Amino acid sequence: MHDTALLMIDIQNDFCPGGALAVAEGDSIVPLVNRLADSYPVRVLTQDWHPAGHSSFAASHPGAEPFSMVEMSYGPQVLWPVHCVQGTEGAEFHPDLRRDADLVLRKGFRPGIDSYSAFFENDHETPTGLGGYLRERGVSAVALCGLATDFCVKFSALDALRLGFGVTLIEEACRGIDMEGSLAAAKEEMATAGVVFA
Ligand code: VGL
Ligand code: ZN
Repeated sequence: MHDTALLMIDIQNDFCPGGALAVAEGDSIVPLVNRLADSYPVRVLTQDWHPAGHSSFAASHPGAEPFSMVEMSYGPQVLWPVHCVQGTEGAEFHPDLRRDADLVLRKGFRPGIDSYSAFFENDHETPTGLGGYLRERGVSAVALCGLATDFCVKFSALDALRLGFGVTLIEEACRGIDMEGSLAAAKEEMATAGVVFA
């Protein structure tokens, strides 16, 4: 694991029970994630970080319900409850999560485009810079944990493969939203693409 980075995806208050876009048992992964961090030489926290009025919020689309779909210029987009607004408590990391990561990578900060993946925004071409950061640090593989398995974790895993990194999903340190069977579909998609499940 000497050249593997641990990517800890979006372990933030709004994705934990009581949050605006709560993932069932989202908080339960924190002790395991904290222990895992000891085993990796490169550790990255990602933080979903939206400006107020972000285009991925249902509230920004008059008449739209949360969890409905819209067509954006870059493709289909789920409309979410308002979540992870910059500077709010909901956007903060879970209070028990270790903060000693090497890098905190924020994403989703452009008003007109969402970013599930830690590597590319939802147009699948605007880079976040994480790929270059990991390469320059000599990383050749990533291990993923965090929230949510079927959205940000999945897209990060698929993009990491596309960039040529080896990818392991630490399944017990992830939890999903599971919108209409999206959790099982995400696992299948990741397995087919070549993600290793640990
Ligand atoms: C996420 C939906 C919207 C995630 C972020 O972290 O999986 N999901 N924003
Ligand atoms: Zn978001």
